[in-house]
Amino acid sequence: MVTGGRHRAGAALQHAANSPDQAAPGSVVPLASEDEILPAVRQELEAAKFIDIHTHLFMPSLGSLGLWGIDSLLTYHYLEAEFFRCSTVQPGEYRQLSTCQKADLIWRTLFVENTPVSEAARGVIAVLHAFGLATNATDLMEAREFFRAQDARAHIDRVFALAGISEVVMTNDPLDPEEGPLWERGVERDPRFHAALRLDRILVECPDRWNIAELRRFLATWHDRLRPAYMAVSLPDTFEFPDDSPRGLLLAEAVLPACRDFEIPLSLMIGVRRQVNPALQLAGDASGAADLRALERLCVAFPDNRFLITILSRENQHELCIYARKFSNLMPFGCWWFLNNPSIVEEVTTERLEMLGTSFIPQHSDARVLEQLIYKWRNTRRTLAPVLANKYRLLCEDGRQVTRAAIRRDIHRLFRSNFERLLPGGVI
Ligand code: HDL
Ligand code: ZN
Repeated sequence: MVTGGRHRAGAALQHAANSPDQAAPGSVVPLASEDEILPAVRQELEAAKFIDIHTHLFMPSLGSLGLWGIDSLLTYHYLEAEFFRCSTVQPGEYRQLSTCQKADLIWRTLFVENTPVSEAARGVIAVLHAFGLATNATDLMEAREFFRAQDARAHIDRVFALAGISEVVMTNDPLDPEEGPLWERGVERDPRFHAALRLDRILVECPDRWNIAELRRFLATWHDRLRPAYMAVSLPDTFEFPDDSPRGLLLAEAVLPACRDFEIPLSLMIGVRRQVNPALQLAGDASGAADLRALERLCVAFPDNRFLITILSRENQHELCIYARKFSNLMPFGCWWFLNNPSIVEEVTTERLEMLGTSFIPQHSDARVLEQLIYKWRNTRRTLAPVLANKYRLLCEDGRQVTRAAIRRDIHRLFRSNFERLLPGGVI
């Protein structure tokens, strides 16, 4: 008598065979109980290599643009903002210090005189611990010596392995006075670092200095040079579309047609209130709820374009899920910047699973310093495992058992193929 179980296993076997990763033996056996599911989800998340679709990291040939090591980790603008809340040192005085002096000050203030319980501070502890370094030292001597002794390329290999990622997407700004000339001279590419053509200086800072034809030529030149996975721009909470401002016209008449012609997505990162406290420089930005009807109009007006969308305000997240249900050319991604905290990642990812299934990209790191990849992706796995496992538990309760092969396929979709499918030829 063929039992239902064997039939189910057979069907699952066929299904698993179509999954991106050939089903490993034993992976098609349904996981029946809750206490089997969570460990399986954790193990599959741990084993999977993710694509980190938005970072501020740079490939080795871009030299000093790439930040790594303890002094860069500690002078991360997230920690600078937290430092000024705990110190009498004023931003003006702080800016006069060397990077080492800033790092010493932040270490003493946030890590010695106070307990590093914030996400960004705990992240530094996680990085030190990952390399077997002391996490309660009163100074940075050991850490500096360790990072100084690392070979840059081998260190990248090690960090990517520890973070469980196979590749990252950079943020490349042709108009950056330091970065632009390097690309113009020609730089060695590294297959682990994909380019993204960032347009803030044009679309946000000085759109009135460009006309449509000039921008089309500029985009063609830099698409050819960078071969970007996508084009990107961060936009204020006041962003509207359509609007007859220079930015609105350049977006509609130059950027979106170019993305369509090159068959690459446009990443819109909406909701930034730039420099609400200029004295804090990079740490001086804030967040504001946006009117997402702009997204609705963009998706309707440009049905052949693909939009990678991340929104900065927590208040906009549920609405973003609704728009993603209306427009299949809208791909929500990440819990961006001020949202990248477990309490919010859990809430946002839960509502995305409830409304979008696995048709979204849960996270990117936004890493600015190489070793941040380690803690940012560790935190993502730690937060998402119970969120995902709970959906599988509910599925079991409602009548469908889940297999490791299905979990592996879902994680592959969430952290790789949902992004790859947006790219030319469906591969990064
Ligand atoms: O505009 C962006 O890409 C943002 O991510 C900013 O770089 C921001 O300063 C940041 O680092 N967020 O994590
Ligand atoms: Zn960013």
